Amino acid sequence: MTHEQAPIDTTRMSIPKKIAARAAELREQLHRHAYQYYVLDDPLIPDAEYDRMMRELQALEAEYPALRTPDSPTQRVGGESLDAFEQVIHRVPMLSLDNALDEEEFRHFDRRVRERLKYDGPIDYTAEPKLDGLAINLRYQDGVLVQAGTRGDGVHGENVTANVRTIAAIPLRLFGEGYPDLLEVRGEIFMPRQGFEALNERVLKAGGKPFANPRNAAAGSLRQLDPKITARRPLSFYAYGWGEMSVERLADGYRDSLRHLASWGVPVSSEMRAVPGVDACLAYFADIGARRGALPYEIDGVVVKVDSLDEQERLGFVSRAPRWAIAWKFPPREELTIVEAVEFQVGRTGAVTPVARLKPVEVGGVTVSNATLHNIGEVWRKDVRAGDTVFVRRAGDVIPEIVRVVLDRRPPDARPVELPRYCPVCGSDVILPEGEAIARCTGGLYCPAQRKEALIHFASRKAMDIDGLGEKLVDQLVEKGLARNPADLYRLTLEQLIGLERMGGKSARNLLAALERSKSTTLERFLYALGIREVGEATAKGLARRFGSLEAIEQADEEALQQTPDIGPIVAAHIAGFFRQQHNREIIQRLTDEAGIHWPDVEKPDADNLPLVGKTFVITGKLSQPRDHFKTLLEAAGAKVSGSVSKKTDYLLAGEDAGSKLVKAQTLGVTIISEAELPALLGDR
Ligand code: 9MJ
Repeated sequence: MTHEQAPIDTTRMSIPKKIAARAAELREQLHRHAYQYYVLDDPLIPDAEYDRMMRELQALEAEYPALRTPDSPTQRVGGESLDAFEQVIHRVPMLSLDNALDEEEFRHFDRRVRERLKYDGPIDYTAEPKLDGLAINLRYQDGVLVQAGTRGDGVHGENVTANVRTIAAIPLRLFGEGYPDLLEVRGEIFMPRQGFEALNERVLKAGGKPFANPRNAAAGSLRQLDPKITARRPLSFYAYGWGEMSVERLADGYRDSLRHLASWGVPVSSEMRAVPGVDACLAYFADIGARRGALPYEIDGVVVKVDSLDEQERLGFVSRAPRWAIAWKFPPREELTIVEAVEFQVGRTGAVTPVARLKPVEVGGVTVSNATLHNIGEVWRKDVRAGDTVFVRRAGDVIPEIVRVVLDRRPPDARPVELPRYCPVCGSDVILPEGEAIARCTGGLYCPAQRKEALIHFASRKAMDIDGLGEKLVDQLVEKGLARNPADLYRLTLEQLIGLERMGGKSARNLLAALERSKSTTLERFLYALGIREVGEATAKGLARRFGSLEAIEQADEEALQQTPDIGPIVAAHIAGFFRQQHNREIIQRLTDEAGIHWPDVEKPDADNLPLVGKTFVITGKLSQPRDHFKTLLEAAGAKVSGSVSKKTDYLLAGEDAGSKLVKAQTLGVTIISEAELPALLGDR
């Protein structure tokens, strides 16, 4: 028989007095600082100090588990998982609120209150924002949170204590003195906007389905059987009432009662106000409505309550709703309407964007007759069709959007939306390269929708570098009909320019001189200036070096274009689509033949002429641009770019924080160059 030593049962071990006192002190401090941080938003100590105290308490509790009381701040992290929620019974039923949907209904509420109280003067009301979350009952016994229950049907709720303990704004133990032995605090658990957005971003990244609104997110988070999940959700809480208590009242009025709760560390809305009479209520409603978007949490109206508890008692209840309170709701931000048509608009960059024309409907107090659909991919994903009944939403001041289609109400003849083949503005081909979400007009130089953008880009420094031709001037030239495309710029006369705003004789002559100078350029600058989608400087350079002439590029098919370093199917589709347009070609011809834009012959793309033929490069470390950019430049100069350093490597292009590749290159004696040394190797000016 073996004599195993029994494990020490620390739960029964007596706890040294000093340890118990230290744990109590840490608990007290952590409660205070959590309140300062989460409720008052006014931390008194650095986060690191808080974390240090928390770890010290956790260590003490690990050694002496009997110290781990249910109100310990360490319990916020979430305990054991549940199989199901138990039931809680609310001995004082949890109320719901009657609604007022407009001013008239609110005035009706006020009239009834005054009639019942037989009082004709202004009633002393309290107003507060109506939070859109989940109602909760928090039961404190001797100042310690012992139970948290949802409203449920008002009498039977769900016991969500383990989850509620993880919410930092909810005190696990009340502060100060004077609280009743038994106190049930009631209020709303909600998810602040910022936390909601961050949560949805996390959910999306993990490939999940985002929550539709903060209310759903709060409810979903609280009804998790695993409190560790709730602990990671950014929930908060405001109190707006009480339930069972071991005293009759906390004060004579509602505001004073809430002030007592606040003095014990319970969060109360800082927007609570005394509003005597209807006019003050109207002003409060308007004020909060105007600030709604700036509040850190979503609200869906205001709650107005008769302040005097005596008057509340005289008014009483109808079923579960008190006659002394009303929820005055903002106009809904989501409505149903019918899609009359789906049309397409062309943006300044040639993006072809679908727009839904709607049967006009009032949403959140504004008449909505158009909704953006962002891109054709979204139309197909949401499967929006002309004739469909849809939910439209206005969030803040943003453009209304279609949330979803009510499929049950789809007319049998509704056809899926097709992408137009031709630009609705200029008639050029519309392309949607495979894998892209945004369709584009290919008539970049010619399309009126893209005129200003095309001219500004054409004149910019890295393109044709036409000094003095900025955005304001382009606006005027286009609006006066003096320039519809880049070729028109070279027909401008001194008289025309002098007639423009803020254009004296000197600036006009300077501009004409700059235009004249710009005619002498390089093929890569000219290619870049055309503003072909996805063709930046590096790609333009690659094209110029690979093909040697504009004619060769114009004639290249997509397959040939893809032989250029860094040009894949999408870029190739944009280039070929651009040169297929007769209108674009005509303008290019005018630029070269009529205006006389010219460039030196590009050195034959003969391999022997490229400066880095036969050289192998490896790129490592942090550079000013993505690695692909440098790969393109190097390949265009004839170099090979490899992924790993070996004896065959000629150069290592090393940026900041280069690691093992740099070490290997050093041991092998490979030439190491920085980004700044690259232009010289590429043979650039
Ligand atoms: C909300 N949801 O913000 C009440 N509420 O009062 C406020 N709800 C309420 N009060 C009695 N501020 C029952 C519900």
